[in-house]
Amino acid sequence: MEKTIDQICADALKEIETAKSKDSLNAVSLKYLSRKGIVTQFLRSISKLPPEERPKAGERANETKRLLEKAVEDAINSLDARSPAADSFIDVSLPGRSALPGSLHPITQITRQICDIFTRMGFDIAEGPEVESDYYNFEALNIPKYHPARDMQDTFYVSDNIVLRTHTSPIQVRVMEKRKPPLKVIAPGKVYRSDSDITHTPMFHQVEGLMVGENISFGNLKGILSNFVHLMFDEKTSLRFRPSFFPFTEPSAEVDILCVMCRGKGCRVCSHTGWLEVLGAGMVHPAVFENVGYDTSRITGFAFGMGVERITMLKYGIDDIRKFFENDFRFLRQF
Ligand code: 2NM
Repeated sequence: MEKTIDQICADALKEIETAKSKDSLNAVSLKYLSRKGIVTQFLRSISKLPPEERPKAGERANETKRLLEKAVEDAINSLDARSPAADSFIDVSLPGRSALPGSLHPITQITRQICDIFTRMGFDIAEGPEVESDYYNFEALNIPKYHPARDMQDTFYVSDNIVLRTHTSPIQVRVMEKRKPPLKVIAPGKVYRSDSDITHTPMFHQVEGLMVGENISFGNLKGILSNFVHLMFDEKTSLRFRPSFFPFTEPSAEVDILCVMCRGKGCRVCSHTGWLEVLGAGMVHPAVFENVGYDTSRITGFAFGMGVERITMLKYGIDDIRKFFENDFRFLRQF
């Protein structure tokens, strides 16, 4: 026997004591206590001793084996107990983590700018439900049954008579039902259309306006809208009214502004026309006034509508509407 069991035990305990990780403790355990380990080999060799020495040696070897097993186990447990404390060490010299201040979405910012301009011209702001009845979204606005705008392909139907509003005009109808003329109201909000490509998203934002009273003329409409365009863009941005058609206005017009990119020279943004279509407008159709109980012999009014995404894209030179809905911080943090 080259080494006594007491020497083996002392060596093993020293190695356990100096082991700094679970891996090195497992290695010590393997070296001494596994099937081919030093202590196990020692136990096997006992059969070669003279018979009278065997019981004592066997007892000592088994004692050592139990002692070493316990020592390895204790060492592993104390490593486990120490490590969470090491993880939670607080380095008070580290600089603090700053929180992002956050900002309003560009669509929210421009919606507010539009509302501010009209508020200064005496308009009230009204809101309404995004889930609307067929009556408020279509019928009251003189959009007949079987009109293409009512098509399943353009409108999100919730049920037979319930839709996601396709414009904010139903807000104006609700206001007219509640209030008597004269009134000046703008209606901002989300609207929904079953459309999705580079220039259309299934949800977008509108601001619509309405002015009703005695002697309200197309001239008043032109005055209000040119004032709006000059405040939203600049004084040099001229307007152009083209005849158009909407079921809820007569006459109706499409309103163009001088291209904000090329100032009328012609460029990609204005399809080389020098003009950009930004608004729809017209004199409210008498059928709409009848539906809300206004006296059409005394009362006239104008209405208009615009897409907030379109205005925002022109103001900031954004070329793809989908950027507003991707929530990419690299885009949003610029505003
Ligand atoms: C537009 C264009 C023209 C409009 C009409 C009404 C209401 F309720 F008074 F009839 N609100 N908004 C209107 C008129 C909206 O958007 C392109």
